[in-house]
Amino acid sequence: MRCLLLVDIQNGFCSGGNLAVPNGEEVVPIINRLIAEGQYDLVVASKDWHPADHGSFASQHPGSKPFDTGTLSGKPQVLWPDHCVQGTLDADFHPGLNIAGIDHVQRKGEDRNVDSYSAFRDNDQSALTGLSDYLTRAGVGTLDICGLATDYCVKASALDAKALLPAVSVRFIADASRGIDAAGVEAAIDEMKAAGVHVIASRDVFAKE
Ligand code: VGL
Ligand code: ZN
Repeated sequence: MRCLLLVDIQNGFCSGGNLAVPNGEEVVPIINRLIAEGQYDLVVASKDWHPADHGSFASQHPGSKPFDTGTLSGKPQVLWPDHCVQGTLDADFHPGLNIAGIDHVQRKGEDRNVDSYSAFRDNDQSALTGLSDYLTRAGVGTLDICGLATDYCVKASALDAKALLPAVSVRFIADASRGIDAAGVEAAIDEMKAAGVHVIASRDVFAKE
């Protein structure tokens, strides 16, 4: 059974959002086509879902500004602009996304004391979100991952998929993803490849049919 995991296709990571990824919204039509024509058995979407006082926000660290490196619970942490606050427009899915095509939404980043780039567990690797059990119960054999941002939440989700679901074939759909920083994207792709994640393009999904 094949599953498509859409990472953080939210207003906050698209143009005009609080933590806009350059050209983030360009993935939306590609993803809609994947949903419609990719013959997936299951479509799951993660949502970055922070309380207003989340500790990853620079606003919670007096004297710091967004994109500084600070600390959170004693560990180095990139300090972000306030983004994807629960219940705000910034946290909504991009309005162009085919939301009716999504079977399951996985929220993450709700604990103010730890960030959670991965849709599977927090950055401390202590608390699981429940997504790995959900996918195991569903019998997923192939997991295709794409979305925003390649160098943070997409990479972390792909690496955790390999770590937590060793029997699952994990593929990163490059053209259906965008990153925050070009050098970071290259490094992320190398890291994913080294962990056994296959790097593909959306045309590879369609080509088989
Ligand atoms: C993300 C930084 C902070 C992401 C989320 O979705 O890649 N990046 N929160
Ligand atoms: Zn976040």
